[in-house]
Amino acid sequence: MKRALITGVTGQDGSYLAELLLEKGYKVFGIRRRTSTPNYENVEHIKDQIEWLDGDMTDLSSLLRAVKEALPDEVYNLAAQSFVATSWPQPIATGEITALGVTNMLEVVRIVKPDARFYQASSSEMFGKVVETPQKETTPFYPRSPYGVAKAYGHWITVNYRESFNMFACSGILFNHESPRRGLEFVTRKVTDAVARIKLGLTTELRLGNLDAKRDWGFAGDYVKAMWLMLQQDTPDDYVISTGETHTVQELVEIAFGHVGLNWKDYVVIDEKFVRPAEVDLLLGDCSKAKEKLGWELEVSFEELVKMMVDRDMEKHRIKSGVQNENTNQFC
Ligand code: NDP
Ligand code: GDR
Repeated sequence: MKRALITGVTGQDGSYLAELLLEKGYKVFGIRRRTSTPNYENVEHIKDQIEWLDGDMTDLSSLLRAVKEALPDEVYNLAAQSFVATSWPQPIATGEITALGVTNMLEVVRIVKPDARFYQASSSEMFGKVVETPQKETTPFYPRSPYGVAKAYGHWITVNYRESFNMFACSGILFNHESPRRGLEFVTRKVTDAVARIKLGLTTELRLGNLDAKRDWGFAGDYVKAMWLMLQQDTPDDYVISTGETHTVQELVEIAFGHVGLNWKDYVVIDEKFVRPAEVDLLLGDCSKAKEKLGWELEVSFEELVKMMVDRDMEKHRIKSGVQNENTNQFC
């Protein structure tokens, strides 16, 4: 039985990855940090199948204990302060968790289990300002947020440990990926959750920032398969994972409202509060290397993804608010 250790297992990607690895027969260890109110929402259905270890990315001693206990064949480093907007008001915490946290984990793996295969959750945010489109593995980085800068550090330290210590360390440069398990602060989920509440009469408006930003949005369930594939190759390498399509935030909004028969213009209000100090205007990834070398394929399209998220949020709010479903088919 292969042993995998996942940091960030309670997050969106961690939960899909844990499911995938459990299905493949892995023994899955998950690192959780102490919170005043534990949140297992994403992993409730598999909570009992995960071996829980306590740890924090900023505390090397806790990671040391966790890796010694798990003795993993594969380590998936997904933990991060992952919300770009928060990285301006919390640049140091973001650096400590999202940048130096990677070194903490790499050091522990190097010392305790140097033959373990290591996956680092790198991000298209590292590309930042448009230098080249579509963006690929060789496109230079120009990050535009403290988060992007921290991820660029995490990326290069992973490459450096591979080259310095001959570790099997891979970096997946993943473009935005979403799901019904996405945090409510990210724009896709913020939109789909609001659309559901508006449709059910629970709220009347949705406040957003820049509607012109373009993102390459895919489905998280498809993307975790690429993480696993990277660690099954003969040699470690870095890969861009994306859909190869880009859409504006406005297109996302149009599809989400349109899916429940509403016109977004009647509900969306632009609020400067959600406009960022520096924006990433356009992300569009070229994932031909991953397709060719990993045999990785997308299964869910952008439109299917948005509709799936709206449907789930409708279902959730209907149950929570006790609103009856008068026309089930409309949302299925
Ligand atoms: P989430 O924000 O959903 O999950 C982040 C996870 O990290 C949570 O489990 C969180 O735990 C954990 N975490 C945060 N801080 C610490 C800490 N100090 N110590 C230990 N654990 C911590 O992110 P996603 O699942 O969306 O993303 C996974 C990874 O992939 C992240 O590194 C993200 O930056 C990166 N990424 C994501 C992309 C996306 O579009 N989703 C695209 C490219 C990269 P808790 O539950 O306690 O908060
Ligand atoms: P992003 O995701 O910053 O790309 O990072 P997010 O969904 O937060 O923003 C996407 C774009 O939408 C614009 N936007 C808004 N965003 C939010 N959150 N709220 C708003 O009200 C709003 N209005 C407009 C933003 O300006 C931005 O252009 C995500 C995270 O998952 C990172 O961890 C990951 O590394 C990258 O994707 C790839």
